[in-house]
Amino acid sequence: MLKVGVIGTGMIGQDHIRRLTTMLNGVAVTAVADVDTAVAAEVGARIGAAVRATGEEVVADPDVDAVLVCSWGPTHEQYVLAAIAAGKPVFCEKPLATTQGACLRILEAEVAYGSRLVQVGYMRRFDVAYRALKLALDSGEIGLPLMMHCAHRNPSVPGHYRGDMAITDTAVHEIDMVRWMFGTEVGAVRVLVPRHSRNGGDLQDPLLLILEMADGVIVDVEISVNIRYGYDIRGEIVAENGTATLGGPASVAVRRDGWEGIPVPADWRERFLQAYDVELQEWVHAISLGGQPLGPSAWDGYAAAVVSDAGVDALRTGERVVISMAEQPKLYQEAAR
Ligand code: NAD
Ligand code: ISE
Repeated sequence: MLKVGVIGTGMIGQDHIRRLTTMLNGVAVTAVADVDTAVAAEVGARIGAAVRATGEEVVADPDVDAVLVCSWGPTHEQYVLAAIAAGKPVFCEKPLATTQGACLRILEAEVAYGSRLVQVGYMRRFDVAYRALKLALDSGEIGLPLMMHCAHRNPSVPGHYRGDMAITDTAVHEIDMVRWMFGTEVGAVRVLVPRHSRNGGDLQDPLLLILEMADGVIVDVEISVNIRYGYDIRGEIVAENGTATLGGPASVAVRRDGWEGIPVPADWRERFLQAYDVELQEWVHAISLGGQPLGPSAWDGYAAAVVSDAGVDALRTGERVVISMAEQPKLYQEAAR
């Protein structure tokens, strides 16, 4: 039984705790912490886990074999570094950290440790529809990929959500996904700013992100975070001999009264429910078998941070920003998945 400590018991922390305690095999949640001590106490009491005063205490707890970091992005670095220092595997929700510098410090610490301890929560790689899309592409049946059209639509976002987060918090999923999908890095980025949606208040919404992959594939990503009607994730690859389109999550279409409809998920929890289950179950298996995590690595977290920083620059300046990355350490040279 893998004993996991969870730092951050907000929305995704509680959602992951629910799957770890009610869905997945071979795992128990033994300790939790949150700066909101009331919420940590409530969650700890509900699942019978110890409530620790700080994230560092969760990491140090002898009854914790591995750590799940689900606190706000700017706090990820300190907890991931603490877990590496303790030699404990750590699953960190995206983003790995909110600055490139912080990601580099994590890479350095993991390289000094000598083997992989870190996995980052880019769950799309575990989603059945994205995996099918990648299989279709990799089979060669549609030929050489040329372009990809993506949309990332949220019905609304929380009050603390600020302008840059459309790129650093939302489109960062597509940034990771296209690196995995096409097996190559992003070479340059541009951001176009369409007419402003009145649903967005003072937020610049929507945005159109253009990613130029190193092999010439061009990806456009529509980011709409106040689109009201639901959570809608789209992707279509255009290749030389055909296209491959991401299937929706709905397994039912209803026709009635001269109308046909499919349900649209309310939010990311519903759309990626099974992807999160698979992501964490595979992580638990890999760690329990004494192995290293197989999912998105600290290098993937770093690469996504570099591209999203460039996206923020492109948004501010209106310019095309060329990506420049550090040399990839040997530890990460074998593809993650
Ligand atoms: P949230 O605000 O609901 O929860 C975050 C929790 O962290 C809060 O309870 C807060 O009190 C706690 N916290 C903040 N600072 C802390 C600290 N220093 N130590 C301990 N706890 C601290 O936010 P959320 O939506 O659950 O997001 C949390 C993280 O998960 C973010 O990094 C976010 O980007 C990521 N996330 C990922 C996905 C995904 O699809 N993979 C979806 C949602 C959120
Ligand atoms: C949130 O943090 C997520 O990661 C969701 O997957 C994404 O759709 C949303 O836009 C982010 O705010």
